[in-house]
Parts: sequence; structure tokens; C-alpha cells
Amino acid sequence: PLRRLGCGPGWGRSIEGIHSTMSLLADLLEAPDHHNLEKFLRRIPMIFNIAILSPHGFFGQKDVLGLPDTGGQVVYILDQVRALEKEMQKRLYNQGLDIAPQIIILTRLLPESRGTTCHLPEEDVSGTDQVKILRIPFRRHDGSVINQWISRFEVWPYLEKFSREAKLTLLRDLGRRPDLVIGNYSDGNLAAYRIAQELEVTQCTIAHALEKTKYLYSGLYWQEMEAQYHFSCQFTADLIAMNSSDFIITSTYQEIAGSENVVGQYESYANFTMPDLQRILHGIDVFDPRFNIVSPGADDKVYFPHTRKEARATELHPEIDNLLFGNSQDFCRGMLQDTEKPIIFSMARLDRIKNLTGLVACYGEHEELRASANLVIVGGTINPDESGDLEEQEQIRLMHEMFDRYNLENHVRWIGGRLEKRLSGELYRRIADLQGIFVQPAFFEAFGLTVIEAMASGLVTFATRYGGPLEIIEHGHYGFHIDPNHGNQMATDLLNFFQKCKTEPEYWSTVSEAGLKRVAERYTWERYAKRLLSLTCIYGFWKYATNLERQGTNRYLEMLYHLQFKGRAATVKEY
Ligand code: UDP
Ligand code: LCN
Repeated sequence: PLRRLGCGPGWGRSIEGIHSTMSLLADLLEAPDHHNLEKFLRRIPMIFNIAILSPHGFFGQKDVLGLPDTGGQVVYILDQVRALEKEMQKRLYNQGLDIAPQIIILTRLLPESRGTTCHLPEEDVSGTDQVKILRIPFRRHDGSVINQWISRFEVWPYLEKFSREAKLTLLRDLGRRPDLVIGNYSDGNLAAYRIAQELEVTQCTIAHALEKTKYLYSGLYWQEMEAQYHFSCQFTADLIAMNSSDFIITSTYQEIAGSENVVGQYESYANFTMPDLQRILHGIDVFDPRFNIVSPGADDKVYFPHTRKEARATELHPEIDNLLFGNSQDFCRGMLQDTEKPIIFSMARLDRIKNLTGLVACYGEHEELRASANLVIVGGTINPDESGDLEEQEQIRLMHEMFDRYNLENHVRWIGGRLEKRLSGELYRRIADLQGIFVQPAFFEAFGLTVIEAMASGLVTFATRYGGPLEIIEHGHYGFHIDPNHGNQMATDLLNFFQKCKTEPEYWSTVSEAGLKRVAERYTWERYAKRLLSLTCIYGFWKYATNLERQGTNRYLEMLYHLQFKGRAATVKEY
């Protein structure tokens, strides 16, 4: 009977479901209010497929983490798509539709893939039904393909062709337009802007970690930094993407508006000057309702408490013990002499901003800390010739220098190799078994997935007070903040903790349990997927309702793209 009245499928799977959707609509027609509108929009089956853009680095499912420009963003997207697909399937099913949603990750095809799968044009994402990675190469002006990895600072000249080819590949594969395009980081967001504009679909921006707040005064001194970093392209691209986007997802509040001591990533675009290039007066409005905080999670199949003995990957223990204490020197430096001491553990890409070398230096200088605990570092590779990244090479050399300067051979274990997720998950727990701690000493960390991974594994965590960890951790409750600019204080904080654990044997477990609770309550992918899909429905509707109003802004952004961005991108040397 409903069909005869003109209703199509999608109102609900059961009579109760259909009834409740119709009641919501009736309420809306009678007395519209934003709560009901939101509820109603959330139910309308509007999202069947999503395109996700992430061009730079090595985007793959194996052997990529720790390679240059390849870290949390890859982990984030792979976890995100699994959670999104599940939630999309659930929603479509509940609304009475038997349609399988699709998600496509568009990234760069890298013919020289360094033992990864990044040379493959297509790859299914494991643990999903209909999620795949499609890879599109970077091309020179003449159309020829570029084979090697290119730093994220130098991708600008290739993005126009990349976006065009990505759009065609996407349309061919889906057979229709996507319902949502999500960009990641500056390059992915610019590509998402190009594609969403042309296809007239909803655009979502995710920054992850913009460079503007990481490189101090990078707007003012852009000319000095231009040869290496090309911030003139990047900051212009950021401005375009964040303003064209229908909605923006951030992982924390301070990413938008900063904190007492630190300017927010987005806030830093509100007004700034790049001498002789541009003076920005209203770059972004941080009070704009397009901003939403939707924090990521930690994969609970991989990062779970060390106390869940039945789920532990015990078969990995020999490998882990070998990594920590074995005498292989192939990809490690240092041999821990006293294996009974608790472990201070840190893991990150070997970028300068991550400050792993700073942690080693402050440990090396602090006699008492050295006597109380060992230090284990996972990051980069120990051979600088294996790295093609200038900053990483510099950090590798510095790390070796620290070993020599402080004579750390018997106190510090530096593991330079790429660890699989399952292995790193069990490594966090192994260190928790030994009542160790995780330390994240970055000068600035936008969010910090390692922080929630460590906490979710039950490891007591000390993390930088600059950036996301300031919000993830409440100092002294779920973990501790440290100040990377004061190495000696940082080392003393760690030492004080170990000493307190000696006098109060329950202290370690109290903080560990509080950390576990915090992650379970605030940082889960299930929560993330529900929120992101609801926001897509709301902003999709809003875009439709306000299309005309936005035309002026869109034209202005288009002009900025063609007249400013493209001109600057043409100054970057072509590979
Ligand atoms: N990671 C890893 N091996 C490494 C370095 C990092 O597996 O050598 C993983 C780590 O577990 C985390 C991600 O890469 O999932 C890093 O994310 P985070 O947000 O901490 O930092 P990012 O690299 O994105 O700046
Ligand atoms: C990039 C970063 O630098 C991290 O701080 C984030 O956790 C990661 O992306 C995922 O968003």
C-alpha cells in the first residue's frame, strides 16, 4: 500500500521502523526543530559510496608504517574505512535496503614501491566486503609516469593531473558519482576539492597534521624555507580546501582553536602574512559551524589490555623478546644489559618534530634515570643510506651520535625496522607486562595515535603537552604530560614515576586502568563512524539547501586555485 502512495524502499526494514521514520517526518512537518531534523536526516539512506583521497607517502596494508611520510594517516584511514563500511551496511539494512555500500581509497601508485604493494593499481582492503584501494600515478607535464617516492612537500605540481585521473578512475569503478569525498592532509584535501567541485558532491576535510604550526613562523619566513618545503603551495592549498569543504573533521578541540600555549592548526590560518606573496585577513573562521570534533580510535582487535591473557598473541613473544633483548644487530643498535629493569618505550616516524633523539639525549644525560630503566626506541632505520628522506637521514645520524656521545650501547635498544600492527600491539602489552611506560616526546603532535594505542594496551603513558595529547590525557589521571623543551625535567618526571611505583606498588596499575577507561569511553572507531555518517547526512542536506549562497565563495576559491596555487606549484622542480 505504501508503494501505491508513492513511497519507495528506505523507510525502514520493519513495520516499527517505517512507522517511526514516518512519525519523525510528521513531527517535522508539524513543528520543525533541529533535533528532529537531525534525527530524520540521519535515517535517510543518502550515503552509498564514499571516496577517500590520500595521495602522499606509501599507502598500503603491509610493510609501510615508518617509511617516510607514512604513519598515522594510513592507520587512521584503514581503521576508518572498516568502521564506516560496517556502519553504512547497518544503516542501509535497517532502512530496508539491500544495497552493499562501497568505499574507495584513492592514492598514489608508486612503481618503485620498496617492497610494498604500492605499485599495484588495485588492492582490496582486508576485513571489508567492498572497500578497495585504487592507485593513480603522478605524471610529469608530458604525461610520463614518475617512478620514485616524492616527499609530501613536493607533490604540488602533480596534483591537478592526479585529481583528474582519480576522478575518472572513480567514476569508472563506481559507475556513478560518490556521495561523499573525504580529503586527508593538504594534498588529499586539495584533490578532494577538485573532485567534489567537479562532481558537485559533499566534501569533507581532515587535516591530520598541517605543517603550519609545526614549523614556527613558516608564513613569515616562507621564502627562506621555500626551496625545501614549498609552503607557498601548501598554505594556499590548505586555505582553498578548508574553505571549500562542506564540513571539517578534527580529532581534538585544540586542533581548531588551540590551547593556552599553542595556536590551533586551523586558528593559525585566520590571519597571517607571507611577505611578497599574500596577506590573509579572514583565512578561516574557527567559529564556523562546519567544524566538528570526531576523534579517531585504536583498533580494539590489535590494541587491547595486557591483562586480557586469553586474547594475547603469545606466539609472537619469542620474536618480541628477540627484538628487545636478542643479539641481532642487523636492524637494531644497542643491547640491553640489565633485562630486569622496566622499559621506557617510544615509537614514531623518525621526523625531527617527533623528537625521539631528544628523548635519547635526555635519558643519556640523566644518570639516575639510566640506572632505573632501559630505553627502547622503534623508529626509522639504523642505516641512513636506506632512507631517501632528508630529515630522516639527519635524525638517523643524530641518533647514532647520541649513542656514541652518551655511551648508550648497554642501556638503549634502537629498533629500526617496520613492525606489523599485530607485532607492535603485542609489543606495547609486553612492555606493560614489565610495568614499563610509553613516552611520546614530540615537540608538537596533532593527535597521536600511538598515545591511544599505548593507553589501550594498558601501558602508562607520558606524552607531549603540545597538541592532541594535551586533550587525550588529563595529567596525573589517565597518564602524564611532559614538556619536550625541558629535557632534564622530562627525565626527572619519568624517574619520579618509577620511584613512586616502588613505594606505592599499586600506582602503576591505577594509572594504567584509568588510561584504559579513558580510551574505551572516548576513542573508539564505532563512535567515530556513527558521528561521521550522521554529519555527512546533515551537511549533505545543508549543502543542497544553501547551494546558491556558496557560489560567490566557490568562485573566489577557484580564482585562488588558478591564479595563485597553480603559479606557485609550477615553481616546484619536476622529477
Ligand atoms: N607506527 C608503526 N611503526 C613505526 C612508526 C609508527 O607501526 O615505526 C604506527 C603507530 O603504531 C601508529 C602510527 O604508525 O599507528 C603513527 O601514528 P601517530 O598518529 O602516532 O603519528 P604520525 O606518524 O601520524 O605523525
Ligand atoms: C598525523 C599525525 O601527525 C598524528 O598526530 C595523527 O595522529 C595522525 O595523522 C592521524 O590523524
